[in-house]
Amino acid sequence: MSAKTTDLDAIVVGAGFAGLYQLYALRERLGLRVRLFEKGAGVGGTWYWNRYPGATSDTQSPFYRYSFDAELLQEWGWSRRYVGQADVLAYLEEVVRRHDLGRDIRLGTEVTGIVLDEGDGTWTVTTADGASTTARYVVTALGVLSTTNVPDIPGMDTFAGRVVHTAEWPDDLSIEGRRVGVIGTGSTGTQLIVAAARSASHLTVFQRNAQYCVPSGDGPVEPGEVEAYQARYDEVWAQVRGSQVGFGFDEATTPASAASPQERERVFQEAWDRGNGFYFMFGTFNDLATDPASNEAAAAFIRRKIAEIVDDPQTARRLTPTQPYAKRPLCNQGYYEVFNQDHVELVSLPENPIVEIVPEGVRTADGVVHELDVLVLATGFDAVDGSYRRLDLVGRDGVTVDEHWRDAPTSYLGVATAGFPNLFMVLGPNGPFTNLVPTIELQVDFITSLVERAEAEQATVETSREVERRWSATCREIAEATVFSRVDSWLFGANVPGKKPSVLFYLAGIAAYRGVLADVVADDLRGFSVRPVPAPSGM
Ligand code: FAD
Ligand code: NA7
Repeated sequence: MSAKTTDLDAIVVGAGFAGLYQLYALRERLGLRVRLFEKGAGVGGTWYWNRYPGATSDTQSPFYRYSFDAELLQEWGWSRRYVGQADVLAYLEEVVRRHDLGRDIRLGTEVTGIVLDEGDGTWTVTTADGASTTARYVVTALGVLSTTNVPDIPGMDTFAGRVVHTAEWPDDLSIEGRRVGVIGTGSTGTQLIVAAARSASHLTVFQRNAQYCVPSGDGPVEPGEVEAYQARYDEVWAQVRGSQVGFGFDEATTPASAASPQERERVFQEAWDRGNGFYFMFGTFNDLATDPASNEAAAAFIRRKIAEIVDDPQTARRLTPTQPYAKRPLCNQGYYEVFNQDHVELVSLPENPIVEIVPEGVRTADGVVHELDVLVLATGFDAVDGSYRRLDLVGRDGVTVDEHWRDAPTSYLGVATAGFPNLFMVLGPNGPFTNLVPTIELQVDFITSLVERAEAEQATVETSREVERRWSATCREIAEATVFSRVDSWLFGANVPGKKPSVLFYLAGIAAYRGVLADVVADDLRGFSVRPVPAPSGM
């Protein structure tokens, strides 16, 4: 605690799953005076912004929610296997309502600067309206996928129709009966494509790299299914936290490398029929993410499915990935089937690149103008560090986070970075890559315990460059042992032109991460220094 009086005890930035729970924890458990700033006009984070048709979770419904509110777990049910955007948003709004979080949230308030006063260890947070607020602690909960990646295509501003990024979908935009173009076939693109094929009059899909996509198994829940989960939620969360990816299924314990071809086929087919991308990758065999030959066996299975499903051999060929199966695993009900419909057209960009956008639509290298009313950019995000680099976030010696992360974005445990005392991140760089809500809860609980310690000792809690370097090296070693590092994707910052690729996640999973946190706590916050807050200058 600083001897200097600050406007608030703590400031939280971002009103998604992470920021809302962090506000709750600091206020209700530590009794601090907290304010949360959110640039959006509503709470919900990802689920406030991503309103494109088909937007849904790929974590199954029982596991895409908080565990901290036992009553809400009993009261808030679900009707389908996956929660849609509107469902998650309504859920988070309910969390805000029942815990009266709204009184400490300032919506429509973008944080532009977070600057350390090294003299007394306090932080000054500046917002786009020009106001400044001081606090002893700042928790940034900016989201890993909250800054959009918008491609720079010549002529974009000449388009006579509407161009929209999926994460900025306007409420008044309907694609019903319209000619729609979609650039991008990641998780977002494939969801949008399946939904748009149902309502657009014509759909043109511009695909750069083909993707592996398995069925999701979405559909209405069986009678009694929700109640069955609610009756054993303690057990459910224990399983999630004791697993690798935290998606609520039992992860495989045997390798594909030890299975016969017939056995692999049987297991892959069962997973295909059951649905879910993470299940296909982590529930079938335990070596698809680490053994290239096993990964290829799974990839070959999906490639055979594409050939079976897609009628036109040219289209099937274009939809068939050639890279390893090593991006965030996608799932979607009926994705490849969409391309059998007459009003859906696939443009393979490596064969026929986009040349420019013209008023009528998109012109490709073959000279064809693909006429469109709406062009959707499903081109993803400047993930993880993107939102940090846009801030004037200044720590010790006037060093900005952008400078500190010049070589690569780094952290200790995904929650702290050297030179930024009493500033903590939820889902900062090199945090776990899992079903994210359980990881968010773990990190928020851990950060809250750091703040509690700082309060008790009137101290600052800070990590060092050396500790940060070692954690990054650990994350790198783990990543290099996986097939994920062999393919360019947002997991490695390799999706944004000009961004330097690096390891952005801790890929050892949620159980291992919990173990590390427990060791750090047991060893008197190993890796953090807890020092008395400097006295304010002039005292
Ligand atoms: P966010 O929800 O991204 O919230 C961050 C908030 O910070 C945003 O509201 C943003 O406006 C605000 N913010 C950022 N910068 C500033 C600033 N400078 N000033 C003020 N406010 C700021 N994860 C899963 O585990 N399972 C899924 O099924 C899943 N599905 C997804 C589907 C989509 C379409 C997308 C985009 C992501 C999905 N994710 C999924 C990831 C998802 O982002 C996380 O699960 C979770 O919602 C992240 O919560 P968060 O609070 O950390 O971040
Ligand atoms: P992703 O997974 O980064 O996918 C973006 C897609 O957009 C992907 O197919 C990219 O092709 C494509 N892309 C990006 N830039 C371009 C340009 N310039 N031209 C053509 N195509 C382009 O983002 P998502 O939003 O789908 O998913 C992110 C996460 O959000 C997801 O994992 C879920 O957690 C939710 P590429 O494959 O790079 O060739």
